[in-house]
Amino acid sequence: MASIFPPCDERLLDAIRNASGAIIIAHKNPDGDAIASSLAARAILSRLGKKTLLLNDGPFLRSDIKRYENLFMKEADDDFISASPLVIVLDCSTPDRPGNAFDKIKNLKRVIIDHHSAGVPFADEGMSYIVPESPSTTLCLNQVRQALGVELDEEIASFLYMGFATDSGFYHFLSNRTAPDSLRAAAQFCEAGVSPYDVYDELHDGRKLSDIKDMAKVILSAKPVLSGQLLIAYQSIEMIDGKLSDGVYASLLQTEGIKAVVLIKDKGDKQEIGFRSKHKSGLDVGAVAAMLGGGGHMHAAGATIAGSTEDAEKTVTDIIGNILSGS
Ligand SMILES: [Mn+2]
Repeated sequence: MASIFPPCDERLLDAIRNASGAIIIAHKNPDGDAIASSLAARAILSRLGKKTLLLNDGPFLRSDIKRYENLFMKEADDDFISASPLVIVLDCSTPDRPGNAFDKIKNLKRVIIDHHSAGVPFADEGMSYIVPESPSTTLCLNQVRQALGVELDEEIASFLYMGFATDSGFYHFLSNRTAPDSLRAAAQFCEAGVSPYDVYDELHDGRKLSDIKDMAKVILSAKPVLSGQLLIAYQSIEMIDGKLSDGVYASLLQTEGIKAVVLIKDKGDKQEIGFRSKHKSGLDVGAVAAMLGGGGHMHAAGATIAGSTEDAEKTVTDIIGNILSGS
């Protein structure tokens, strides 16, 4: 079977090789892959002798990434910008995804490394490495690392593994198409010193009991619509937005007869909507999210829309209802 990873464009590799330094940025509201790919990129660039600056808009809410918050700045300082560094944009499918931290560095030369399917390319020709079939941005970055001839050491491997493990739901989102290349890379990360058992515990332990109880509240709110094909769950405005959703989705997606789960987080005058569809449902929630101005992947996506929870519920139910009824 052909690799899911095409070769990297030499123009992108040259841009990294020739960079005076680099500003590394991933999407706002970062997840494990956004932060891990940033940290792996920093380590790879430092092996090439490049100075780097890590930017992220935050907030660092999830317990698995909170410990890295102090390594990231919200804005690049002018001294660093004046040396015309290369900007490395990770895990972002559209130019608005990096958030405010991107404003000051928009005019610098940039490369994009990403794995989202729906999106707007926002780098010059030959300056992107976007592999929608890749389970994580860190696995795309691993290809760039290899092409640059940077050796896999334990630090680099541990961040590359972290993004892969979190974005693949600890392997369970892998198909027979995406698994072989991914697990071969994971095997190399383990040979470099990564222990999957330890990483799993590090990423999951230490949650507050109140967060676990909030997760239960969100699960209790789940309501079936569209003859039980869709479950909608609600996160109320006062709930701390920690890393609740992964557990909620994992539980609710096991419900008999459902094709997708929608989680509506009340943010007052706007609603953050998360989508997950079952692998076998054939339902492309990335396309649904894109219709609402968001984005993501075929089976995991998100969008933010103005209005009340009720408005969001109706909009989402109508769109998915139309898709499921084939109209
Ligand atoms: Mn990702």
